[in-house]
Amino acid sequence: QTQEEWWRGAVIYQIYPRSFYDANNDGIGDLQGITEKLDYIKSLNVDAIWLSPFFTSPMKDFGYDVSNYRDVDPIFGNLEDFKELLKSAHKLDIKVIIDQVLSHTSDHHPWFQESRRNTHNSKADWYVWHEPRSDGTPPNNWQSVFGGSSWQWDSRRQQYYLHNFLVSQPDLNFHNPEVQQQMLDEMQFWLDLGVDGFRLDTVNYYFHDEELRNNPGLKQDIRKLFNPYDFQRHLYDKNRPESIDFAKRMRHLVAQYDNRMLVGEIGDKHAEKLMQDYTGDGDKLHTAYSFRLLNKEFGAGYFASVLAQQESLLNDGWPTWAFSNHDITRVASRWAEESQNPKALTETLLALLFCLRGSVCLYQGEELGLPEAELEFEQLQDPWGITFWPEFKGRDGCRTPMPWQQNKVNAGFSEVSPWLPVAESHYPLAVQQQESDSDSSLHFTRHFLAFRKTQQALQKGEIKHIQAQEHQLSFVRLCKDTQPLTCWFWLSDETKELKVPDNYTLLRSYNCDYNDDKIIFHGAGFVLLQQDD
Ligand code: TEU
Ligand code: CA
Repeated sequence: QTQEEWWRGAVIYQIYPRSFYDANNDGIGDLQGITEKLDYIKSLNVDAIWLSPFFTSPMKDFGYDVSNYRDVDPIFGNLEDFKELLKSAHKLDIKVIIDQVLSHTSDHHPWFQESRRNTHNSKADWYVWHEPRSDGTPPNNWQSVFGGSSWQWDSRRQQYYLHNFLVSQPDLNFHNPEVQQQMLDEMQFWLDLGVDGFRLDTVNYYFHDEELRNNPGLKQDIRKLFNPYDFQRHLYDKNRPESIDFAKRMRHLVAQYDNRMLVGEIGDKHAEKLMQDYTGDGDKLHTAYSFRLLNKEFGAGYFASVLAQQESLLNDGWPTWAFSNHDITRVASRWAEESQNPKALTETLLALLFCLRGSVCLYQGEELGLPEAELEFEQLQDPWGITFWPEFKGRDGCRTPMPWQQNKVNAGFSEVSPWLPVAESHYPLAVQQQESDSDSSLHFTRHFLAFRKTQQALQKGEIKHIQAQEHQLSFVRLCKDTQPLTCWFWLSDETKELKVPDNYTLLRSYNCDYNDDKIIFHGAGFVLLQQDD
């Protein structure tokens, strides 16, 4: 594996710092806590970590509202702690990717404080300001992802400003060249410190439609839609050509350093074309991920159609896949809740994730097979969930603290009451518990990822012959110098018999019996078959 292309096919472990490990016992996870757990992370056989934001922030959106891009929020530690984490990770040959939330800042950011003073200050045009319509209402019908109009009236400046997310997350005006340069400078700060890459938050939201055209097809009663974006053709954050130009500028910047990478988050219903636009031709982002397999839809047929679409549209672009993250119901609950054997299905899905063509994000706790935590309304922290409860319960259920030890208070995450409670259902699934059980999801993950490192086709190969029939999904991974690898998944509780053709060798199997040329599945499971010469 060439150093330059380490990201291609890499497994990236996503850490939500607030909830990983609390080293100083104040109830909130921190950078030192991550450093202390690096040996555990290394033991998973992942290649990199992606840290959700740890920058200075009033934490209205738990760090996705940045008020200083170049410092660590005191809740997480300080810059020295980050350098220590980086050094320790590199010693273990773990790459470090950090989140960059460039599309918007916090309203506490000095740039916004300056910008809102009046219409003629040095930062006056750094955000998206506009006059009201003649009747005083917002400039157009755009909706915030988190609900309500995406325009907020500012009584001081006597204008509206744009916010795609919370009111406290004003949208930066990327059409202003000064803003573009500033954001590149912010990134450079971290490149100079030695980070290996950036996860670019909402990379397709940077540029808005300067004509401020209304969204067509907006449903009348938007108030009940917890994700209005699904119902709009959002003219202002689609694939604007300016975005692609700026992606090139970011690539140009990171290319001045050795072996750095960019992975973009593309939030759009029809993401495949955008993913190609953003990652093709080798002069923009290295890779990008969409929400296509982060939603509720499930089944062999659906998976096959997503994979096939991606294959046909993503020519030379490179996808990254995730089944879970800090915004979405954990996969064990989202897709495996109704299964009679959720553990088998969850582990089968982990194997599927690791067999897809692309890089992979594994969200903290996914290796333990954690289900979504159930929370009461009173316990909620996420403003999105608080707004739309109970139709939408928000994102706290996937953000509760990691369980480390079953028999300790707060499952060993912290000695004091954490910012979100550890789920009751997570105690028996704690790391220490799973370490001592050779049949655990933790060991499954670890072993599969070790095996994956030996399979060039799984890491970098092509994907061909994508097929679905009933509950079975199969495809072939192949690359130049190795034998084609057939990956065959059974995604149902039912028993299933599979006949193996003569010229195949069984490389790996799960939840099945094998005799002669017959494989019998006892429920969800998989086999990996190598074609002989
Ligand atoms: O999430 C982006 C996000 O919420 C959208 O992409 C949305 O899910 C999509 O449009 C659905 O159609 C990122 C972060 O991951 C999240 O935690 C932040 O709250 C958000 O940006 C704002 O910074
Ligand atoms: Ca702490």
